[in-house]
Amino acid sequence: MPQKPIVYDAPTPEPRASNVEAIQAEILERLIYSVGKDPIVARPHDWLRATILTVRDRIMDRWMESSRETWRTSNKRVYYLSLEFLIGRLMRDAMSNVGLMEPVQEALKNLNVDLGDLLNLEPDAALGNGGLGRLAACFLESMSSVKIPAYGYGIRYVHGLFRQEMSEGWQVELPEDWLAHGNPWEFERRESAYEVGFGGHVEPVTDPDGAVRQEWRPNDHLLAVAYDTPIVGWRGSRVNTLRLWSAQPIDPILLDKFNSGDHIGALEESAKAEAITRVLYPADSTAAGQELRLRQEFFFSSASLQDIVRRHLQQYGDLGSLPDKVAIQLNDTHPAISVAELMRILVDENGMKWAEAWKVTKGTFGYTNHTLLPEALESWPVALLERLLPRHMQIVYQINADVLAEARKRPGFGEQQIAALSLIDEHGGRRVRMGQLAFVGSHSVNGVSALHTELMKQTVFSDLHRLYPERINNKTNGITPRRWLMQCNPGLTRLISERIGPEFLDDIDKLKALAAHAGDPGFQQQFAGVKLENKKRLARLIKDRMNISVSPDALFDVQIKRIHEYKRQLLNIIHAVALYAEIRAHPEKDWVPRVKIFAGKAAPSYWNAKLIIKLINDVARVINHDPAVRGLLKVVFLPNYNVSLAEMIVPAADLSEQISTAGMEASGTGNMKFMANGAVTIGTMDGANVEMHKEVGADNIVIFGLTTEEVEDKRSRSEVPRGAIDASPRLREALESISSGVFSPDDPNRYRDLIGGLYDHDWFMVARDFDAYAAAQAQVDKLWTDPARWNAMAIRNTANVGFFSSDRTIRQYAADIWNVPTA
Ligand code: T68
Repeated sequence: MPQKPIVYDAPTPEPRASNVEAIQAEILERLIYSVGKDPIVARPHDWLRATILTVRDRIMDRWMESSRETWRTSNKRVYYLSLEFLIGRLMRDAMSNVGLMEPVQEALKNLNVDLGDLLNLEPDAALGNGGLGRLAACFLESMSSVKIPAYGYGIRYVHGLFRQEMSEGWQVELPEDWLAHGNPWEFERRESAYEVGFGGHVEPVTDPDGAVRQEWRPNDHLLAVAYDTPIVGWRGSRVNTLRLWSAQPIDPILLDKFNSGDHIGALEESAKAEAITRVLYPADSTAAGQELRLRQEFFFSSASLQDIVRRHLQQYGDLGSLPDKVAIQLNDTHPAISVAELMRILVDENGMKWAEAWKVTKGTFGYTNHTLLPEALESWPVALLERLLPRHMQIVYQINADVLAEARKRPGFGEQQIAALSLIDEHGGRRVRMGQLAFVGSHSVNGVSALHTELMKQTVFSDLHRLYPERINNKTNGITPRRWLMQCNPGLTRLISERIGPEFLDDIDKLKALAAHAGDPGFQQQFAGVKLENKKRLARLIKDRMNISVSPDALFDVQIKRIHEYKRQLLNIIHAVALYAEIRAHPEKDWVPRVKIFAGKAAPSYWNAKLIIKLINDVARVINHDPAVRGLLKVVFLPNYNVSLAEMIVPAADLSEQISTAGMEASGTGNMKFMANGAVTIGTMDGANVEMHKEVGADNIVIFGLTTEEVEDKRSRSEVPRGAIDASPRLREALESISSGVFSPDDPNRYRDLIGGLYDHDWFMVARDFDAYAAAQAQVDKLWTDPARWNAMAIRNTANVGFFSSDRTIRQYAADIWNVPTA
């Protein structure tokens, strides 16, 4: 029976008035009574806080109504577990989604405050590394927009992703401090605190009925305290909750230690607990592998599951119905320990039989894989798990025994296949493979693009796929068109509304109607006019931050994303070097003016990625200062890439660089943001580029390079790249100039090994794709010199972006995995 019935008939909160006068009065009231500042001396941050509180008030009624509705209707809830949420700034998103932009702007103007200034002051919440974290943020917004009762669960890191500065062209990492001025969006929920244990031992306990169960007796305990942030959907349709956990000690201070004079020791426990949620691990595409990371993973998994189970029991009273009322999506393997933790809660704490618990667990979880890179596949040493989570280790062994027994009964599973699907990797030190654990513990395992999903079946999960052929499915990624079109590009949004009407705001597929205007010279000019304004704005930013002048009439060629060898920023910068040589050799030719814009962070311990940043800056310095180039080519590396910077750059791009080695980028989502904003893509047949090519049509995208199969073939034959380099004088010359120190006279050998790698093995096919890339870039130049053709392509990109809305993605998750209805 439900433990405590919820009363639904209490009066719902009255919505606050949203006219200019009411908002203006409330901002002032908030400033005085909540921020405690006299308007005469209030500083920008005070106004920001007062404004956010005023906006937040206008979401509260919908937030409470959303939650009440779920209790009232007994609808199924979706929980998105993710160690990362790259949400960026929230104020414009929230205001725009509830239609408050104009009244708030007006109210602030009357108070002599500029809304734009306040928007830029809001810290960019960077609780994530890259695509995986940003996807989680887009999904939260879409789940609210399509009216799914959903919660995001994650960690409230005190320090998000590091701030990137440049020191003589090298990346320097500085701590990020998004909470420095407090966080007016969040509500601390001291009442929603759970104990999370670590270490200790397992004890068999005999119940009064004679049954024996295992009981975990941890020896370390800490508290997980919830912080809630409202996530409002388009037109305020629904407000869901992002619940982030903060680790706190159970005893804030050990008084007996303090009283005996050990003042530091008295705080040790507290520091140890708080360390768990202090910083975000800054590596993407590699597994962190450290004990603190495993502690983070278990900490937030355990707190989230306790919260989910508590809520479910309160409403439904039994756990057998969990899969009918709860869907939990695991964002990569980072929360995969949840599979063992839910089993422990069901079996050890609630006395459920193992077989039933396993059914309930599988029925509840879904797992999303985001990478096939071997170095990113998480596994933990058995010894570490035994020490930190002894009961979970036993549970993993039991699950493994069951799965292997099942496989052994099937034809075609010899010892080799059994070893491949085992949860325990026996090669060189025993380790638990989290991908395998997530796979067997879920009823659905999905990839993030069609190509990636196929490769999952053929590679990492081939044996598990044979054992459970129904389980793997595809859910191609998407982006929220609110943030990535309407908010970041109001000029384009207005233009589209004027031309095809505002219906696309509510149904993004309506953008298709734009295609009919792609050839209209008048519309082309307007479209290009909006782009030009966005480019001027970016040019100003580049001038302000970098003191580099770029012409808004040049082709803005943009590659912004994490720096990684597989993403091939190196290919792009080598192309810049080759282009530079050609411009110098043939100054008389009719060169298309280009600005190559880069931005992105490198994992602090990823040497080659940091060296590539240095190379981009070295090349930029030489090219930008060479009068022989006459400004025809500029190279810019914008430091500290984050969501807010992306919102400035994306609307200003002409060309979107999506040039990963085929088979290595699971999906990409930046590609979709550029497409929405009318950039043309130059890309390989990788990740979601393949589907973009299909949606936009071959004539409106520039595809080049080796295919996945060709890459695989060259790698398997250990073919040396020498041939490709010998056959391409342009490439050879560019490589020689880099490795001989033309761009690094202060340290001529700086790039010798980096470039040497291309001669040696060229794992990422930079040399072997170079000529195809350069030819594709020449084709881009040709298209650019025909503005009618270019603009038509750009318009068709925007027109066909509908498929890449995260609303579509979320509807597919809802229908195929979660079994919940959507609006
Ligand atoms: C990205 N993965 C994929 N990982 O690279 C990208 N990894 O193709 C895809 O579009 C995106 O996920 C969304 O599906 C990541 O961003 C990480 O950030 C990460 C973080 C920690 C550990 C490993």
